[in-house]
Amino acid sequence: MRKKNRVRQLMAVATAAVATASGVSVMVASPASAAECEASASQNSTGWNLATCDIPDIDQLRDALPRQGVDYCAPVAAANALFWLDKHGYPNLIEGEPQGVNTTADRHQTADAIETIAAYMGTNPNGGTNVDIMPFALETYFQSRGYGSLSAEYTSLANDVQPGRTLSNLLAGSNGQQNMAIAILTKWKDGVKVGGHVVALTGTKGLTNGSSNVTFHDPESDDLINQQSPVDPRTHALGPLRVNAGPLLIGMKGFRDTGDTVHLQGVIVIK
Ligand SMILES: [Ca+2]
Ligand SMILES: [Ca+2]
Repeated sequence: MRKKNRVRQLMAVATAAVATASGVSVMVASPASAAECEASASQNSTGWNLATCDIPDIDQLRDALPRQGVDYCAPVAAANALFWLDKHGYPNLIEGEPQGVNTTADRHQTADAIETIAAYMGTNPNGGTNVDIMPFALETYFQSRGYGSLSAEYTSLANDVQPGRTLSNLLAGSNGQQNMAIAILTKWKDGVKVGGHVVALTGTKGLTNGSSNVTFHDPESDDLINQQSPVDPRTHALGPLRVNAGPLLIGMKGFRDTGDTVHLQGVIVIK
């Protein structure tokens, strides 16, 4: 069974390599499985490999959120990071069981936790979340839970020529554990920004003089509103910089409706 899965993954990777071959020397986007996640915290002058495996991957589309959570990517991405911190030194940060439980009560408890974060962020069920207020909103939330020492800080990658290395420096924690971070993505079509999205970063890997990639949990990867889907990490190589928009996420499609390209605008690091 496991061997078959591995073969399927290798086939998927090979297909992706063909689909994305464009003369750009990069790692291709490859579907990884939670079972194969290996925690890592290595970083040196030649490269880096930062990966945290036990971050949840909460679905934003759920029955217990307003408009079934269609505009709740930001509080859900943050909730993933907060649940991890809750299990690693901040036990009063958030309530509920995000992953692997599918009873109505569990789903609704998780939705309640998401709605609390959304209230701090001013999330509009019809319009999403203003990225600019998210760091302050998160810090206010942390204080409300008794953790005034936790911080949330935005770093722009919009014009960063080495975004992978910047990410590795941001994610590398001081205690041998990776810092939590949520990533702000933008979608572009015909030269115009047409949408935004927020995901929970779980790692980054790259070489100082070569390619780099990011791995994240996408809140919008499943549309079954009555069940929590399994952890489903997505890895995308960082491609060419789009000025004022950040590096291209190679192979990532527009979310919800179609778009041309998706770019990594910046990250909010929580530590
Ligand atoms: Ca997901
Ligand atoms: Ca679901």
